[in-house]
Amino acid sequence: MGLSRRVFIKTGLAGAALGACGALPPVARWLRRSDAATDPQERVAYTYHPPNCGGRCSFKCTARDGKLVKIEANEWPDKRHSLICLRGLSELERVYSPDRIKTPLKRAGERGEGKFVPISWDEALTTIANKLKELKDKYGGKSIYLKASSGVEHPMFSLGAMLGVQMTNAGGIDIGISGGLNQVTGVGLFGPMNNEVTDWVNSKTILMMGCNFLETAMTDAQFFYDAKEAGAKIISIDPSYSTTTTRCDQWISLRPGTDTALILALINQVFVNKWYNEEYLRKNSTAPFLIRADDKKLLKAGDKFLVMDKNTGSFQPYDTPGIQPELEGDFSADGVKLQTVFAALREHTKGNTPAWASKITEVPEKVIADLAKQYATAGPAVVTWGWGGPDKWYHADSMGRAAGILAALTGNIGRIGGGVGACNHHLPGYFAPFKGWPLPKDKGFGPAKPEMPAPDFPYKPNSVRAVIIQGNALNQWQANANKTAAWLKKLDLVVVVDIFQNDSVNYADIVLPTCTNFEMEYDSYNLQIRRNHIMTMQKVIDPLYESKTDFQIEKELAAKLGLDQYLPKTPEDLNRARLNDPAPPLRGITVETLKANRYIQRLNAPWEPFRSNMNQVYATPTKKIELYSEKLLSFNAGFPSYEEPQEASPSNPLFKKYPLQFSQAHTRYRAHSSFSNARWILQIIREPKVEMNPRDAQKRGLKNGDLVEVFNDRGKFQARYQATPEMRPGSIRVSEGWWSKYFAAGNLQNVTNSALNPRGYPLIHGPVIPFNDTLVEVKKVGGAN
Ligand SMILES: Nc1nc2c(c(=O)[nH]1)N[C@H]1C(S)=C(S)[C@@H](COP(=O)(O)OP(=O)(O)OC[C@H]3O[C@@H](n4cnc5c(=O)[nH]c(N)nc54)[C@H](O)[C@@H]3O)O[C@H]1N2
Ligand SMILES: Nc1nc2c(c(=O)[nH]1)N[C@H]1C(S)=C(S)[C@@H](COP(=O)(O)OP(=O)(O)OC[C@H]3O[C@@H](n4cnc5c(=O)[nH]c(N)nc54)[C@H](O)[C@@H]3O)O[C@H]1N2
Ligand code: SF4
Ligand SMILES: [Mo]
Repeated sequence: MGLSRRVFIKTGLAGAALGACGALPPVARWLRRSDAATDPQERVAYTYHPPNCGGRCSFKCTARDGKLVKIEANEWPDKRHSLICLRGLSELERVYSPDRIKTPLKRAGERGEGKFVPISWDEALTTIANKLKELKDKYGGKSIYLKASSGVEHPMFSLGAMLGVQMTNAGGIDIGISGGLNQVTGVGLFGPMNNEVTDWVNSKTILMMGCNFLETAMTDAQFFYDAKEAGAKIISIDPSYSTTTTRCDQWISLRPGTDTALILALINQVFVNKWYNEEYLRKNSTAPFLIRADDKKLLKAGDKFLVMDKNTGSFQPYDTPGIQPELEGDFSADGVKLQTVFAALREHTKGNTPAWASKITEVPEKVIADLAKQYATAGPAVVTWGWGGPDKWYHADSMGRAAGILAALTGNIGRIGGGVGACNHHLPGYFAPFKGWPLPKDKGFGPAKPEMPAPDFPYKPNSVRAVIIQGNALNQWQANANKTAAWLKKLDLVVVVDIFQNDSVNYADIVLPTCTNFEMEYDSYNLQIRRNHIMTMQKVIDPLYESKTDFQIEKELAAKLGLDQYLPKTPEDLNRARLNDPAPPLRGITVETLKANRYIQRLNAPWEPFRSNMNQVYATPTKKIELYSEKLLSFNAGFPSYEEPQEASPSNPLFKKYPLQFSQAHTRYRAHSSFSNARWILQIIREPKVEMNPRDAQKRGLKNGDLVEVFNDRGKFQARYQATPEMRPGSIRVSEGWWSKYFAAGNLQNVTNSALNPRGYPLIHGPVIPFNDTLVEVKKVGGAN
């Protein structure tokens, strides 16, 4: 770590950042001991890194005199993954950050003020337990709401189940496009691509639709370059010139929120030019199913969908062996006209020409036509996205449906080198779901049925009176923060468990300090599967200050409620129970084998890129690719259509007042709000920046570095303007996650859109929070410093 040390001490900026954040001495003190390489107190231990950048890198750590002094990449069985990034290395400092919560705390000011006094663990846990018991007795378990941020590896769900609370660690985020794609292919949570990124070397075309892969899937960057070297044409479809776009073969800048129109035009071109794969559609999709002209439902006999069989000239159940389903033709049944899904889809997209899409997306017509040809005719092709761009829009589900249909028409699902879906977090891969800890069946334990999707809680009447939050979910998992704050102020109890004093902590009545992944009392804590490997955490150093692991906190809180006898004694017991599972990928893997193999092992899986749906069986009700959705007929959406963004559209009257679309892309400098306070990273980027094209800035009389206010009717925040020619004019960006204390005033979440699309409720994971479907205006409030 010589390099980091030198950078740390030499850089003038560091002094400024550190001055604002707290004392330097403890860090310098232990780093100075780097000459003591042969110190008998040195210990090597292995852990993995949980922040939700998706990497889940495995670390080899060195502790000296009980202090963490060195972090390196651990060696993975598949050596391509033996990686680490600067955020990971920065943990040497962040673990000892002055922002660490050192003891349990009790609120001393108003909720939101962030003023606390230290209390003992006993007082903290007794206060929480008494209140939970009172609420459960009076109002039932559903009056308690438990939620964890991503990257929290031990959500207290066993305790939650015993109390019968409403709980979740998902909802409203990263599920917009996949909610639609699920309708087509049956894909699960987050809508991963069918094929692992290591399969991209077999692709001829990769459409990255709003995916800053080289920044947001850093540990997979090599597979992007492998694909490029193997000859894939990688096309970035992104309103702005992202880091990833700089390395793509082509950049198509579109108006934000209009991806569905672009894809519909590609579908139109596939039909016009007959680039579809008839045989594939006949066999593997609902293309031959028949739509009734009267109620738009699919023709059925009993519970079986019917198709017209060419061989017999009669309607037959779609899964009858040996039939030859018709893709087109004039049919009727009982006097009702019928149209195949295939023909109806062609008709539905007839008007979605490149000229039509060009007006909406602001992409030239010829570019759209050429894109369609490249995608449909060059060979195996991928349509992929992250979750930070087009997912965070009110109508995101339509994009997922349209993309699924495009991939299906061209036979790109269940194909080597093909695929459709999200590619971040190295999804998909070989996997084994871990079961929860088995609680006794005769005690009536079990979580309450959630009253509403998670993002609704602050805004709609509900039974919740107490929230227990692990992480920063109150700030990160809700838009329109002023409304969230108003809700929090009405509650009987707010508990936050975190390592650092983040924005959610500021609202807590009781704060409980937890440990980082380096600190714990146990030698096998948590389990994680990523990139076809399984890993667990070894203790590297003792818990700092008075912090405890979430496991320990759950146990001790359960003890206060007389429930701890039902929980595992140690996390190692929990891991043993999870690994005692017949899932083939886990065969031969035990806590002991993990320990003997540097705490990481490859799953018992082929050394081949993971590819789903190769057998052309889908997790849909018909087991086929479903091009038409009866479920969404009540929304007049049997097929997906383009709709203008709910808020960020020039057709919105609000646009006159707030003409800038606000995007909050993810950044290499943090994982969401994690690393906001990493002082080594703060040397590079000290504060949030309002990134804006200089053309837009000029209109507002802004000079680089001016202090500006970003505002709309929901709220406002202040930060410095950074001239960013890479931004598409008409859009501004502040990367998500910054803690409020780094803004000159407010927080970006004060302005974000919290409207939820009614069409999202019947979808598998509910409606998505349209963070990017937000309009704002920007004005100068101070000069450059
Ligand atoms: N370093 C780092 N890596 C991360 C994370 C992190 O915080 N830090 N977070 C992880 C998580 S949980 C997530 S969800 C992913 C997110 O991963 P990505 O989706 O790659 O993240 P973003 O950079 O937010 O968005 C990608 C791109 O979408 C573009 N975009 C914005 N609006 C639109 C639009 O309407 N249409 C199109 N086509 N493009 C648009 C943006 O300009 C941006 O370049 O990253 C994961 N990886
Ligand atoms: N406006 C806007 N908001 C967004 C987004 C956006 O694009 N725009 N992106 C969204 C996306 S895609 C995502 S995935 C979410 C991510 O948001 P979150 O899921 O909230 O992730 P983080 O911000 O990284 O917060 C993780 C918190 O957990 C704490 N923590 C870490 N380890 C532990 C542990 O072991 N125990 C406990 N108790 N705490 C721990 C960390 O200190 C940190 O405070 O943000 C979303 N919010
Ligand atoms: S922050 Fe992400 S990429 Fe960096 S070391 Fe940690 S897990 Fe790996
Ligand atoms: Mo995410």
